[in-house]
Amino acid sequence: MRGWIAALSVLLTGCVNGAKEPEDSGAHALLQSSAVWARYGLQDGAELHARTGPHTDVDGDGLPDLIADSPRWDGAFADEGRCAIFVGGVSEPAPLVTWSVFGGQADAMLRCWPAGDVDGDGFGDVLAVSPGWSGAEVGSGRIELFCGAASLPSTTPCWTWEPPQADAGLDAAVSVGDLNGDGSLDVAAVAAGWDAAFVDEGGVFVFLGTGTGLPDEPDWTWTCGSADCGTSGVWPAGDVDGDGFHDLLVGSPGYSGAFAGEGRVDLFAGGAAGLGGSRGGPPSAAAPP
Ligand SMILES: [Ca+2]
Ligand SMILES: [Ca+2]
Ligand SMILES: [Ca+2]
Ligand SMILES: [Ca+2]
Repeated sequence: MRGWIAALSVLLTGCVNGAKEPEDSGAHALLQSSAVWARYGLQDGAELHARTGPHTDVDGDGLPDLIADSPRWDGAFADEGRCAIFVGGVSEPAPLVTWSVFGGQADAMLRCWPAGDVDGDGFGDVLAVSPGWSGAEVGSGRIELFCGAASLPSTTPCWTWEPPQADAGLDAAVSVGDLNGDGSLDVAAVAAGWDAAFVDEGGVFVFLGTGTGLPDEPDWTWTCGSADCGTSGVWPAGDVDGDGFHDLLVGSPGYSGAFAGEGRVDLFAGGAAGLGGSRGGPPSAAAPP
């Protein structure tokens, strides 16, 4: 413990054996005042953005990689969006994009972020969502999973899913931990424009990892219970109740209950059978809690 405290003291104060560095030397500054690396969107209104998450080492070299997106990137199509990986390096990330995929349709607005190791092969994977994608249904949106590999992920997704409803408005899909405790990461998606008992009620869709990927269809669904719920956020809650299963947090800021537009947040407890059954929405394939 004493060694730990000494190390912390050195980190915080710059002191080694009581010999403090001059305060203005900058030699032990926690962070420098300017970034060591920066990149720009390189198109008008491209909206370059980045997020982080678990296990961002997509090529398995032991160094985290940076994943960024430009949802309004104009490539072959206007506003198709682009997802890019800057591979981590010993001194700094690669200077140029080393991998990229595109939305593939006008207004697809592809976005992406680290997914963790969804297929359990040791390489970090990437989740991408195209809210404006039209496939079997116009404007359903689409999720794609790109599975990491030593030579970077294939630009062909290892898994895809589209909500089976026009204008579902798929917003996001994120890894939410291990909800059923089987050792495989699970993924939750949210679509604010999903119609169930009410118009634009919003839907949450959970896919339980199989160990080698994700199932073709969701294992569990949930809808908010009023029109225009604006259900747009699904979040890994950690193990809130301490039972060893990760739990799921859902935000629905437009929910109308006792008060119009009061909003609601719901915590769903993980368990060996997954999450509890859906309420008020599409039928659930999950076992009851
Ligand atoms: Ca790496
Ligand atoms: Ca993987
Ligand atoms: Ca799981
Ligand atoms: Ca729990």
